[in-house]
Amino acid sequence: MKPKDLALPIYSSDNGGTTDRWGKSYCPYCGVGCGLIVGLKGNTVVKVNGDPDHPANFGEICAKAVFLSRTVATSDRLLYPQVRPRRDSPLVRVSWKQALARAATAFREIISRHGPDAVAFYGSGQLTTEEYYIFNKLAKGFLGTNNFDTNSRLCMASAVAGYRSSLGSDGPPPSYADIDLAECFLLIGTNTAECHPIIFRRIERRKRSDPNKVTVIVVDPRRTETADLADLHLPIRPGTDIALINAMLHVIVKEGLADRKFIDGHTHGWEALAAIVDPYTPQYAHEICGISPRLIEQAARSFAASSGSLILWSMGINQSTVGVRKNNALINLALATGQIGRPGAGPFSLTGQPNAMGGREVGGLSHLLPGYRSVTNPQDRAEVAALWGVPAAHLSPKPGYPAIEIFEALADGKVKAVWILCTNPIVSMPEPDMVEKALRQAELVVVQDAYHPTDTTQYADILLPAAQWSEKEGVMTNSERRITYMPKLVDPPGEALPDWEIGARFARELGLSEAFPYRSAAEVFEEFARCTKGRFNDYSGASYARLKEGPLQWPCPGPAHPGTERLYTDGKFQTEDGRARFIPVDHQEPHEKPDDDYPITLTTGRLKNQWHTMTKTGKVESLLKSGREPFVEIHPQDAAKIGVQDGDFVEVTSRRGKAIAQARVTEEIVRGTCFMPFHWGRAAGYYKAANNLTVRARDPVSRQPELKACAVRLTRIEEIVPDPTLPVCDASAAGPRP
Ligand SMILES: Nc1nc2c(c(=O)[nH]1)N[C@H]1C(S)=C(S)[C@@H](COP(=O)(O)OP(=O)(O)OC[C@H]3O[C@@H](n4cnc5c(=O)[nH]c(N)nc54)[C@H](O)[C@@H]3O)O[C@H]1N2
Ligand SMILES: Nc1nc2c(c(=O)[nH]1)N[C@H]1C(S)=C(S)[C@@H](COP(=O)(O)OP(=O)(O)OC[C@H]3O[C@@H](n4cnc5c(=O)[nH]c(N)nc54)[C@H](O)[C@@H]3O)O[C@H]1N2
Ligand code: SF4
Ligand SMILES: [Mo]
Repeated sequence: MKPKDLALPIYSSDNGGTTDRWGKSYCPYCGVGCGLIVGLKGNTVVKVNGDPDHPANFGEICAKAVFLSRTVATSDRLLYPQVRPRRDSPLVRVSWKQALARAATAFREIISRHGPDAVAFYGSGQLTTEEYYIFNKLAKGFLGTNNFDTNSRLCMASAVAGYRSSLGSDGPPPSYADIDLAECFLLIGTNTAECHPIIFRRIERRKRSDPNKVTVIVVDPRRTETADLADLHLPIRPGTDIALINAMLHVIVKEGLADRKFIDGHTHGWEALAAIVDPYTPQYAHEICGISPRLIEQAARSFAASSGSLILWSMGINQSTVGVRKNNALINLALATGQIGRPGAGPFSLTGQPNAMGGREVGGLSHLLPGYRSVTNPQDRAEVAALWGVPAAHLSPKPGYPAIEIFEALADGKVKAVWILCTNPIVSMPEPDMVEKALRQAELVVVQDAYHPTDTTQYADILLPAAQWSEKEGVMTNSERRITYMPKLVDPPGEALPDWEIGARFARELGLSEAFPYRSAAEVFEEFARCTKGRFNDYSGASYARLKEGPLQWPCPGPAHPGTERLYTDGKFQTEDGRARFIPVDHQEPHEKPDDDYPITLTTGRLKNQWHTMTKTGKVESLLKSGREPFVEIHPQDAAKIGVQDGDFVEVTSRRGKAIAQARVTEEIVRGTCFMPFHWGRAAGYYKAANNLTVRARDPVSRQPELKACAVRLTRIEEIVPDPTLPVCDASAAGPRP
């Protein structure tokens, strides 16, 4: 359907003007990956509607996307490259040539003095696939360092490692179409209603279509909007999911509910799994996770008996010191019951950012290479080196620093220069003191963002203006492996450039013109698609020409191939012998256990109408209306102990710092746990930042931090006294300081 033929839109964000044309696009917020139809007038985005033809959303969108038009042409857009002549001097405007020449000189000099591992890039799941590809190729293929990591490390790294160890490869097996076919939903560690709203509406519709047959199980320490749909809400103590899942498996074994035919035909390791879950009686698990044995039994029976059971999960699983094991445990559950590779079933990790999936495909983590390859595998390195036209020895076999380690290495002086693109780590990383120290300590900080100031752009020695959503061309992959093409609809403001072009120009400035000749995103895409030929995530049948006709799900191995809805339908997995592996895992407590000094567990997360560090949604009045300030959810019994009533201000203290927020005293959170949203950074008000409190402890395999559990103390405060010793900053994306 042509956009102009659309009937009156259901969701519309009228910016006051009429439109003179419409263009298709892709939502730059969450990993649902909704298709958009954008109304334009001259060089301005004036309306955003859902694309009725896009299979991720069939025309629906959520409020964040509705108000996208208000986030594009804002007064704080970064318009020109700027540099600081010295650390202590203000930023001054320079040409692109000058800015990139300065960056190139500094990079060359640091690499010649300290070796290639003294430089690092820190990117984002909000980059297009082409943008990731350029920076990844530059670092890993030409600078000789694997220090290219992204915020996906805080987000999807545990899922990547979980899929890979259990199934032989990354890649979520099911599709959104499976939602319409499922009979049982296990939503665990996901607040789908607020964070993946369009998927949630589809689940709601499925539930309503057959309320007696379809069961929804929600596992979350909070009774979220998602939990409101649940037949069974299991209010789990944070960090104890493995005990619950193992107990479900225990019930499945004891009651003969396992799918022995599937297990015998397609898996390894069942005996070891059955042995490890043996002690996890529902009563034993109850003592660990707090869920009643009866509920655990009910959940296990519903899951095992349904014709299609879909497991959906997100950060409540991944952001943990046992994040990979939690992923393995969930996949064990799917394998034990044969709930994989068939309609309405499968272990479905919901991706956070719009193109975190593309990042995984491109190798956008410091241990990966394009096409689901690994830096530690000699054959993978040789293949990628051949594609890039460099000797295999140019590719380092040593994994680069993962996200937090990049900043730790900067703080320790091991890494000297960092290039941050499309992410705001001072707000989003645990322990911002360490991140700030890292950026102060660095010899060179390059930041590439769409806005200024942000918490992070203030630290830039070289600040580069990026074109953002609607202003550049590229592709992104959503949670269900669907690749969508986004055209450029308007010109970027000032001298802002697409991120891929900044990377390519920088590479040419370093003398790498032959390897980085790209004049368009299409050329970058073609090269990347070639890198995936014959791989599991085969893109080789996709092209800009084809994607302009509509999105495609990989694997798509040829120009006539229709794309693939569901993986593993033949029961063959990506391991050497084609069998999936049961990985026996045990419960382990979170890194920081509550004690007398810090008796409450803090968990953190998101709000429906805000996106991460608020550089976009924090500017939209309509979205701020539902919540302008951070708050802390506390159980009434915990509140009573410290004399706190609903609406009081509370100081939340951890071993690392403090935050101040208004108390929401509610039974909707499990006792002993409190919750804070993490959207507010220090520039919005020093003590609004939940990450002042969180911990850097990481999963030993995925290196993903435990952002969902740390120990805190709550105290009631009478009044907020401004602290004159705190640095004053002028970034006020989300309102005044307290
Ligand atoms: N509105 C909005 N939507 C977003 C985003 C946003 O910023 N705003 N960000 C996007 C991104 S990048 C991501 S990664 C996703 C994240 O999407 P979600 O993972 O759904 O969001 P969170 O709020 O981080 O955490 C989900 C839930 O985990 C629960 N939880 C905490 N600890 C545990 C635990 O130990 N076990 C279990 N079972 N549950 C636990 C929390 O109470 C919370 O309700 O959202 C995406 N969508
Ligand atoms: N406590 C706690 N902390 C968390 C989490 C949690 O649950 N709890 N979740 C973690 C997770 S899952 C994630 S994904 C991270 C997200 O954390 P961040 O990635 O830091 O958050 P964003 O606000 O999305 O940052 C994107 C930045 O890119 C800029 N930008 C927007 N568009 C463009 C563009 O096209 N080009 C460029 N160059 N810049 C652009 C924005 O202005 C913004 O500064 O937070 C993590 N931090
Ligand atoms: S559900 Fe996610 S992708 Fe869809 S419109 Fe909302 S934020 Fe965008
Ligand atoms: Mo994320």
